[in-house]
Amino acid sequence: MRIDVVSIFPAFFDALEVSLLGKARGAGILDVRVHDLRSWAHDRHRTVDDTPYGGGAGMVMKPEPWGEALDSIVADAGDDPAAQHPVIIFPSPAGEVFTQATARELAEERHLVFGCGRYEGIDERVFSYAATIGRVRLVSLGDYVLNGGEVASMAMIEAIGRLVPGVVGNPASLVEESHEDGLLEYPSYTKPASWREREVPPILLSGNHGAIATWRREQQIERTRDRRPDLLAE
Ligand code: 6GU
Repeated sequence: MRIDVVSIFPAFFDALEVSLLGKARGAGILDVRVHDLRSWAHDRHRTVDDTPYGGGAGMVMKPEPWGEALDSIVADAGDDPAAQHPVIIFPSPAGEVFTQATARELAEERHLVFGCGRYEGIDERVFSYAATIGRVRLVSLGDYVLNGGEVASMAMIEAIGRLVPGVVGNPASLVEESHEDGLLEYPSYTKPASWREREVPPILLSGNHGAIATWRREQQIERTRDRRPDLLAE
């Protein structure tokens, strides 16, 4: 999978070099390229923002550097037909909410582009232009506000990247996770069996795999009812 990221703070993405995703990059499974939006700003100060038409607080990201950035990335995807019409993701608190289902859907794609906005946002015309060269999605992590799309993009890249075949060594570890079956994960324990007067539930030491599976399912349902009743309603 190819992933291009456009940001005025490329250093946020240095952490993609570590851990599982870093390994996948080294192995050529994930081709992640981070671009500085300012490389498509041509004035002396490499300006990427300006005051909003109609007035109001803050600054808006100018459309021209974004247009050039997106054109350049799509052109650079070159002869790979699957990468000709990428999904272009703009992280935004005003977007659809990103879920495990979104991650699964996007993990099937050949080419993703993340456009990280800052300030009060990106000139609205960039989204309609982007829709002429790719499939645009405005995506939010949840109902709170971050300073820009960088941290949100990192979270999404990790959630999507780990679902790409070959990134996580043991694919079985992907299925028994929170949200994969609409429930929260069951509790886990390891040795020692007794620690600071706290015992591992005896059922887990019983060797009865059927009973363990039933207990784990009950735990999943109970936890989901306690912590995330909204998931059960769905
Ligand atoms: Cl995707 N972007 C920003 N700036 N804030 C957010 C968000 C995204 N998701 C939640 N808050």
